[in-house]
Amino acid sequence: MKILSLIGAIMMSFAALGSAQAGDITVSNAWARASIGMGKTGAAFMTLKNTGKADDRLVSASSDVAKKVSVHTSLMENGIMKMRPVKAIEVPAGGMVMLKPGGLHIMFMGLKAPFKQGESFTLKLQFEKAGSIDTVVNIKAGSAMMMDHGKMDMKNPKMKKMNTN
Ligand SMILES: [Cu+2]
Repeated sequence: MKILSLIGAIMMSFAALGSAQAGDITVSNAWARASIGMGKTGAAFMTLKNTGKADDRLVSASSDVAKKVSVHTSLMENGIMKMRPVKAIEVPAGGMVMLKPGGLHIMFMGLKAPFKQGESFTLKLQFEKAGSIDTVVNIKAGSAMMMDHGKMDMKNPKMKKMNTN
């Protein structure tokens, strides 16, 4: 009985760390910024690690929290931070990829409810070889700077409105 409860405690602590695994892929430190006001978009960041001997790719993402979930990258173009959808994120054999503000991220459009600090949600990541991984995304305090999404050019009037909040 004691051993069982210890295993339970260990499993819970893994869940708290937001680490999830399938095949050779481990997803860790998944987090998203809390929404500003009634912003309908959000972004999630995480670390993808491939401990296997074959390259893998993150090909899609899905979640109940938004109408549309896609894989994005950010890039500077003429001094303006822009975002572009990417078809896949390569996770090389024995390598690691970090999704972080100002770079690769999981984009949420049409949030059903704003991301609230301290809450979490489940994100399903689909890998070409490892299959699907459900990871817990922890929502952290929003940054006032919003470097990656504050200046983005999405030609979406709702986004501009969000920036004035
Ligand atoms: Cu984006």
